[in-house]
Amino acid sequence: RPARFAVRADAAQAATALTQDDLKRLAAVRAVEQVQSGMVLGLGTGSTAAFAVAEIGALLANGKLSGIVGVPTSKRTFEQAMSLGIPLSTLDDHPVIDLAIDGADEVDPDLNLVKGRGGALLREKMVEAASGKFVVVVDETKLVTGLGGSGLAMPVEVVQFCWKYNQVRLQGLFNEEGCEAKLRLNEDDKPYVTDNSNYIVDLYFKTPIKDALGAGKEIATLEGVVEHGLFLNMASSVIIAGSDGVSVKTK
Ligand code: ABF
Repeated sequence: RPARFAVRADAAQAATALTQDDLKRLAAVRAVEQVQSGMVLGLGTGSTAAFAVAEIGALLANGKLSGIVGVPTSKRTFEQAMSLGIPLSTLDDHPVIDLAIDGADEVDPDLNLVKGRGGALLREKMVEAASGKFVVVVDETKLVTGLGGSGLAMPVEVVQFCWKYNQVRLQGLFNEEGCEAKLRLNEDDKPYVTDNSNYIVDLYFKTPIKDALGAGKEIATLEGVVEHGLFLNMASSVIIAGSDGVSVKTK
């Protein structure tokens, strides 16, 4: 008898197991609970942020929200928001944003972030820096003990002009940390071009970045570097969805 119960419990667990997309949606929907009618919203980019944009669109459509103005962080998000009928604007016309909701690639214990693997880091940073509140939405796989520690890319947006020169200089900044700098390519092996007509050099660190603040400052001093994916001291809170439920971390 106990064995049969165990089998049933396993089956029930499997039936209710949440996919990564379910977790992303849970975090996004929780963030949208903070949206109030009349707000100017920063609309993030990426699969998690897309769930938030969809939820905002649904709340507008059923009349639970009104008077929203969205400032999209990418052409993709612009298209999605347009298709949902979300009124849109720009930082030029709405330089002060009440609340931005966006995903992240890495979140450290101090709520510092790596962003931009989706390629939208420049517009994301501009919009989120202009936001009174910046809420990050992630599933638990994005949590790291140190930025750059996931072994995945830390993106740097650079102008196309002499991108190799900047690739070499970027790698040179972090030689001691065993960093490899690679031009981001599309599937056809042509360079990935951002919404701002720039290229991306992805930095791959072997170990977490020792001094992320210092690293960000050094990268920013390179002429021809437009922006980097270290979003430090920017997040107001991070909503994390995991197998144990949704938790909120606030600074
Ligand atoms: C944006 O989308 C980016 O800053 C980040 O690169 C990416 C995260 O994507 P996803 O939510 O699909 O994991 O938030």
